[in-house]
Amino acid sequence: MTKTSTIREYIAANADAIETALAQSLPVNWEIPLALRDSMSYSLMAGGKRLRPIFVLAAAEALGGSREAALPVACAIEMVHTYSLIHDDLPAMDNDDYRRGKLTNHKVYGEAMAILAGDGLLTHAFYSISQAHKVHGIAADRVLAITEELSVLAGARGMVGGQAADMLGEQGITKLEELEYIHTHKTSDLIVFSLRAGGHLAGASEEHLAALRKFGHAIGLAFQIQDDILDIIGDEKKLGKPVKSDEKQQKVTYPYFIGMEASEQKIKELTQQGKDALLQANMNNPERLLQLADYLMQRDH
Ligand code: GRG
Repeated sequence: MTKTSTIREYIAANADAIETALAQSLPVNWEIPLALRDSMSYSLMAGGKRLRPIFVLAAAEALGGSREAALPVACAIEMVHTYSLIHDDLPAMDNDDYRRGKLTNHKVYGEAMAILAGDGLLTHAFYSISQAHKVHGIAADRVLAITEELSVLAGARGMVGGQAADMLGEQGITKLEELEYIHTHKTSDLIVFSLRAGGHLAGASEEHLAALRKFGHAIGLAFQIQDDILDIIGDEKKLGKPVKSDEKQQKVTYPYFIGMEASEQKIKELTQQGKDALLQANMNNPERLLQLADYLMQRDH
């Protein structure tokens, strides 16, 4: 990909490479019950923006890491993200019928198989990460750091904790800090993971890793506030899921707390904060990360 391609072209080309790698990620010679294989790949290959894996590739690129070696880690975060969507859509959670423009996993395969597909994807993510060492020769200590961070940021102290706080707090949230806790863990943590994983793959310094954390935290929050706004004013066709779901579930969101205009302003401030953190860290090639931050601020799906 040339350095002069637009950010849209960059996203499209990387999403294609990720799709190809994802399609090959579950070895064909593994003996897996067909319904489970189908159910896992139904959601994994259902589209989606592939933003988190693109962040892995862009962060590795910012610091001179190998793109080939980054691909299995990029696939891993998409597997974790997809499992979280499958489980979030279940009747016991949000009870949604559509995701990524298609019927939700449990609507097609039933609840039990949807739970197992999520379990299978989550577990397979750790296998995929191990391949960065086994196939691509990334040093074992770097792969261990990536594994540890995924366990923390996707687990009880990360995304799962954010989801639990969201469920426990539904309607009862009275402070913006409580909402920020939920957004930080439910949404930003996987973005922080993706960026730092790209950094670890490239052998990033502590200073660079800290900058990637700040950048990810800020743009992750901005991304979630935009998600809340799109749930109010977005186009269902573009989003691939029904809008107004927060209102129906009486969920407390940023626009609910501070209004639309202030939410839009907050997105701009957070994006700038994230970009500043990155610029201060003097990376070799941060352009794509900076462009991605701006692109996300304007997204409509
Ligand atoms: C069930 C453990 C567990 C966690 C669920 C993912 C999630 C946590 C909940 C889904 C609802 C939600 C609004 C989550 C916040 C993160 C978010 C905005 C997810 C959607 O990500 P996109 O827009 O989706 O990147 P695509 O489909 O493009 O990948």
